Amino acid sequence: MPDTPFEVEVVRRDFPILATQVREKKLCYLDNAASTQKPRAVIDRLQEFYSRENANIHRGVHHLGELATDAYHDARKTVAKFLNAKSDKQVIFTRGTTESINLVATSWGRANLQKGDQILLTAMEHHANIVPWQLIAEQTGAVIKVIPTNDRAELDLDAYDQLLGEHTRILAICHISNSLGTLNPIKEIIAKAKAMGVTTLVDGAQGAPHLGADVQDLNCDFYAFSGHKIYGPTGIGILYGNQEIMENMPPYQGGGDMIQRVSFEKTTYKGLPERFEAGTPNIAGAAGLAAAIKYLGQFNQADIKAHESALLEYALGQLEDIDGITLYTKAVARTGVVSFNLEGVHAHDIATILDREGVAIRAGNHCTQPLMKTLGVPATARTSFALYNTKEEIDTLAASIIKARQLFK
Ligand code: 7TS
Repeated sequence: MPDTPFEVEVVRRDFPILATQVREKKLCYLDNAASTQKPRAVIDRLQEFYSRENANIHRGVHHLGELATDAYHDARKTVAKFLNAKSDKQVIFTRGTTESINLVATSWGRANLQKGDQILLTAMEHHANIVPWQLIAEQTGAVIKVIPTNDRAELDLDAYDQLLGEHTRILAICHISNSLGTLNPIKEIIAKAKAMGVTTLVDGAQGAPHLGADVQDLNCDFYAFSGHKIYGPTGIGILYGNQEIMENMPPYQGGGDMIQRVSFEKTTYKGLPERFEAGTPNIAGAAGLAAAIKYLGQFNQADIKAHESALLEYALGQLEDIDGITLYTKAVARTGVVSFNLEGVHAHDIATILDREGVAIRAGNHCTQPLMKTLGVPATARTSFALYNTKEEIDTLAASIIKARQLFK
């Protein structure tokens, strides 16, 4: 049960990197949508695994092989519990959100898509939830349709109703926009798709860190997220899937651990989850991700949400009065991200000037080029929050933006 009170100054002490300096300035890390920092619990778990438990899984009859296998299996159970999955068989370890979506697009797509079928995406998707679908559309003759956004960068739900039709086979949608912070009403959106017999995938890369994910409550068929955006290691991610659907999907990659029997005449495959985990997995990464989930689990999720939401509203309030600023985070339901531009200053120059102040933000298209096109800009500057950020850091951010503006005046 979560029983640690959420106090941001105490939480910050759990993250060693936050105490470091950048160019002799206190680090102010506001690039969390790209990757979060790691608590000591995760760093220690990786060290412990490599110091005491490291070996390959499943193959060894020796002691270390057993410890590593246990660590890997336990990690899967921890993730299943975090997602409220019915069974840990439904949890596949991948390299991250990108690989999880590629797995579904390739394997599910090959088995289920035909010429004329429609794949429904939204205008705010990350390239990782666009390109895999384009690849499978090219191979199968399926067609991509896109739910547009309104002028607050919220999904146009009337357009969604129009687009959802008898040819729609899959809806793939982000929970939270990584570029703007728009929070999509995915439960309602999924319910409509399911009523039409449409398979659903949620890109939870930004959703899982800020909101958690209850896959039974969402009632989605697939849910993807990345370890490194939820305080865990890089190189590990999750694909949750509907068991019946996944049992009918062909393997994605072939190799060790996913086979039952191999001969040159015919190879048979294991069931879930091994069927989708060819080759030696990221065992330490899985253990590290489980440590991150346990770390988060010690707090009441509602406290973290309230803290992050207060940070976002504070940031919007501090930034909106800055001379020459345009804010793109306008959705009524929003979390985690503030995107902006400054008149007369390129987004990359803003990020470079802020870096001199120790403030880490991101500038660019954030792997959402189609969304940037609808906003009519090539790039934005983006600040994104995590549970360890503070109002003081936002004050530093605002002061640094004002400095950037003055430099270019
Ligand atoms: N989907 C969303 C919504 C994302 O924000 C990202 C990464 C991905 C998919 C891909 O995740 P990966 O872990 O497989 O790379 N987003 C970002 C970002 O906003 N800045 O850097 C990476």
